[in-house]
Amino acid sequence: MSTRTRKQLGLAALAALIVTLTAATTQEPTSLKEAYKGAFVVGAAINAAQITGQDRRGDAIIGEQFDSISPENVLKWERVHPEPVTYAFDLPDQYVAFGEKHHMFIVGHCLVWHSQVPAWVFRDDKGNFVDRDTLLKRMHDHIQTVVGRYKGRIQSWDVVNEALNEDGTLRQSPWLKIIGEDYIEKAFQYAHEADPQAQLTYNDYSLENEAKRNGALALIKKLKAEGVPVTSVGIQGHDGLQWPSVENEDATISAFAKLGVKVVISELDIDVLPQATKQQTADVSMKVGQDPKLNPYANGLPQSVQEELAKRYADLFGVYLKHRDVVTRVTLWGVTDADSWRNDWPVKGRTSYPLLFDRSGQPKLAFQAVIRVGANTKTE
Ligand code: 9MR
Repeated sequence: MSTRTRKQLGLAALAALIVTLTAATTQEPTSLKEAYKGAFVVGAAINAAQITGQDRRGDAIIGEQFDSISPENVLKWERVHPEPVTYAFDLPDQYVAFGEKHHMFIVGHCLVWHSQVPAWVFRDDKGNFVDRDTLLKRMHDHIQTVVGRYKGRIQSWDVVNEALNEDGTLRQSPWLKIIGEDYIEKAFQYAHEADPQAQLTYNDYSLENEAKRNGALALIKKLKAEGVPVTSVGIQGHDGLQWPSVENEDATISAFAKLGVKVVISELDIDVLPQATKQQTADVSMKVGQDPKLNPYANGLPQSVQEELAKRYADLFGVYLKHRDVVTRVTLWGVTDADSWRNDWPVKGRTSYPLLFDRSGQPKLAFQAVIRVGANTKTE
């Protein structure tokens, strides 16, 4: 082969390579993590079947689509620390190993909450409330043991979960009643001691409602002023088709950002079913009786509602992207519609459609819409 032919072949190969690369870079991303790369990580809350590999279809979606995971239940106090001297680390260990295998940003959820805490935590042998020092010690030991075990491996902890009432005052939980208001700062201090590098979040729902938002803003402001190591606010994002408005979400993120904390959308799902509660809430204790009117899509979601959901998801992701300088993570609360807690709350046994993948694991219109919002921003 002459030198000239060799050169021509070399140039042709180079041209082919350029064409391939150009095609690859102009193609729409196929995963959420790719679509939002450089903006924020996109996570999913995962359940025991996914952690242990029993849900293979779910695991394939998680591995392909997400670059962060949250434990839907396995790190809650009653699961990980059911008895005073018994810790159950088997599932949490597998959870962390799952995230590491996929090189994910791993979240811990949650340390101090009023729900899913065993009764013994607050009581003595006679069944009476323990005193402040005893409860502080129990809280300290729990946080030290759980956060310490995953030091440097779980990158972010939901330290205090849902401490506020809807009117912005502090919830009268046993934590507050026994320890007093400073239980919140103590929890953050203990978590920081156990892993000084971990991001530490105050996490709550309905923060878009004015009274609750003001309560949360006042709380974060006070914690920051006292030097408490709170790094982010988790806006859970158990949303509906109408609530919160795009303007409201925008204003809520801005208000927290002004306080110098990062914002995470920590538990996103969008309900299309008729609202069964008067108030916009995600209070797990809420229960409403079954009524066919509250379950209108038991046999499938009409196309028009799929489209409405897709637009709604796109609008909200547009807001998150606008705030990409402070929003560090957006986590969906589940993988497919079949996994969602929304099927059983506040009414048991409804057929709900709040996520981006349908019951058979197929991407929904909402998925495409979310991908497009991320991809368009990249090419702007
Ligand atoms: O999705 C979780 C569901 O499986 C549990 O039964 C429920 C009860 O504690 O908790 C759900 O997750 C909640 C989260 O931990 C905190 N914010 C509200 C979430 C939805 O209820």
